[in-house]
Amino acid sequence: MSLYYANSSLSDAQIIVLGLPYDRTSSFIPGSRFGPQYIRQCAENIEDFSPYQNKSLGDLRISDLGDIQFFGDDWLGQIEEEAAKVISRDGLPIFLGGEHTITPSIIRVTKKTYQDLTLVQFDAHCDLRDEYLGEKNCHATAMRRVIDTLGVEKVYQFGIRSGTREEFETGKNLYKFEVLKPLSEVINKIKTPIYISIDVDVLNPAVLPAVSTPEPGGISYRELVDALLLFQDKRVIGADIVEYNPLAAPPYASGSTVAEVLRELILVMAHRD
Ligand SMILES: [Mn+2]
Repeated sequence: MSLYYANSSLSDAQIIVLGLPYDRTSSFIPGSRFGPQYIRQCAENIEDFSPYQNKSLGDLRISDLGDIQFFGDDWLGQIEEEAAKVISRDGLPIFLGGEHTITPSIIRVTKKTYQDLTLVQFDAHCDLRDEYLGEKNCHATAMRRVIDTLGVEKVYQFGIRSGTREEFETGKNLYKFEVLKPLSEVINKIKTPIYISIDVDVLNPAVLPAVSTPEPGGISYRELVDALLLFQDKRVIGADIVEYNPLAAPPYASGSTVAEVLRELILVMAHRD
């Protein structure tokens, strides 16, 4: 199934949604591969009008390309190939995970078009390990691999409340526990173009229990939306929503929350059109 509000061909779209159900290195609860399809299903429960932004998805041209079917061994290479096809279009891409592992591959391709790219990450976890359980490319190393591509100064991390001492010392724009307050303080220093990576475990597990690695603490739904609204007049050229795992907890309330995050993100990104 497609997002019910997807009404546009690929070539005319302002926003292009692509599912990347990569779920290969989950170290705790596997199941994020089912994220994109549950987001689409739960979107059925979500109005196309946002009372937060006073805007409607119905006024936009949105294309939903469905999910990648992975095959062979080089899944990350496949992500780069498919992401490149989307990034070459006029529409702005939003990728639905899957694990956070997808983000470095997307960023490697995105940087070819946007050399001065900055990444803004909302997450409970640093994801700054150089290696985890023998894996260089996994959910726990995702932002370290992004730093390999963009440089440490070009990565901003908010809501972080889990990591090793070394990880906390690695991040140069790393803001613990909170999102809205630190982001409000630095947003005008963040250079554009911006790519936003939303790991939904940034939310409190009481708000969103259906994630692959739940972490106590965390922000409210409203704080996440208010943080996204700060990007309304910024040049956001791509984004992802990752780590929603419908197998980790009752999926529908969580999926509706994620589907609403997607709505707000789409409306924020398409704002400049
Ligand atoms: Mn995380």
